[in-house]
Amino acid sequence: MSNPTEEQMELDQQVKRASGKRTRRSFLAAALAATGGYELYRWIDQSNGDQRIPKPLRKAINFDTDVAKAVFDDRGLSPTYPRSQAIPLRTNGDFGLKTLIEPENYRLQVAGVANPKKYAQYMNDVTAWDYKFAEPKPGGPGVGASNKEAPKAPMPKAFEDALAAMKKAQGGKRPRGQEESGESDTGLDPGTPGLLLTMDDVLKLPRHELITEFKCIEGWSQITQWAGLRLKDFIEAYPPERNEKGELPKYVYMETPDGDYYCGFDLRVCQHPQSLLATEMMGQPLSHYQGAPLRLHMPIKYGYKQIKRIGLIAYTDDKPDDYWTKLGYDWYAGL
Ligand SMILES: Nc1nc2c(c(=O)[nH]1)N[C@H]1C(S)=C(S)[C@@H](COP(=O)(O)O)O[C@H]1N2
Ligand SMILES: [Mo]
Repeated sequence: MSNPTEEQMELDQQVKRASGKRTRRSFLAAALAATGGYELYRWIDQSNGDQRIPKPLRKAINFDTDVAKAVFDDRGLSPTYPRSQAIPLRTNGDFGLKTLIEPENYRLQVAGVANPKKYAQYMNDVTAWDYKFAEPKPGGPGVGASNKEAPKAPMPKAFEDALAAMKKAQGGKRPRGQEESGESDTGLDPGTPGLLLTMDDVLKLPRHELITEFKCIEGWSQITQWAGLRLKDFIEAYPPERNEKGELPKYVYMETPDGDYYCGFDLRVCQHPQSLLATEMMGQPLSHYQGAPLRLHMPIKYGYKQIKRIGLIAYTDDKPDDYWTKLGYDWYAGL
């Protein structure tokens, strides 16, 4: 591992100071929670088996989110743990993982980068990359998905019909957004220029390890050891383009290569020192269902934001779509 730069050390110091503040503020949060918001949240969380949140309640959640955001500030550090407490994370959720991609056909699309043409990996249309999606083979990965715990709902007939029509219209090309939430509203338009990075490119960035707790909104959590690279370092290596006013884009958007799962984040959350583009778990390369070759681990957010098998990282000023937000979950999902 390379030595941290001075800038990185200063950032870490800042985060540590902010964490102290956060702990003190947590008492305030507890007090607020005691007034009822937390009870309501637990009730919503536990009441409906299929995890759908009725619309009127989403309003209440959004209110709680504002409170949480004001109180918990994104800059706090999640606690870290000794290796002896870490266990392999169970796999949960296989959206965007139902096809296979040979390692040599994998690329990371990057859009919204400043001066993209200066990079050797520049492409005038990153969406044209052909991942050569393969159907899973019997007995191999992609069969018998281990997503027993994942929230799911039966696919409505109308959705199945629409999917069939879409497949036909696209003349054989795999349609994007084949799960219940459908296609993202903020995916790239065909013809979007950017970079197509290989895993070799990605792995040139400094290796970083993290032993942190992973929390799923369904009520389980696990301490796991991760390794990969800081998303912050990635953003520094491939910085976003600024607007005419010189401002950075507000958001980062990520998708699986098939567009079936997608997540959006505030840019500053991606610059958090514990936001990790993970390539390994518990000292092993990620398996298919763990999100190989590249997934997100973001201990300051719930599990559903921690997208597995990232195919696109895009900087944008449009608030990005999010798979579970479409089904009623909170976009912010902060812890
Ligand atoms: N591509 C993809 N990423 C995903 C999901 C998914 O279904 N597909 N599920 C999310 C949810 S809800 C959780 S809790 C975590 C689970 O990560 P794990 O399978 O490594 O436990 O992945 C998140 N990232
Ligand atoms: Mo989850």
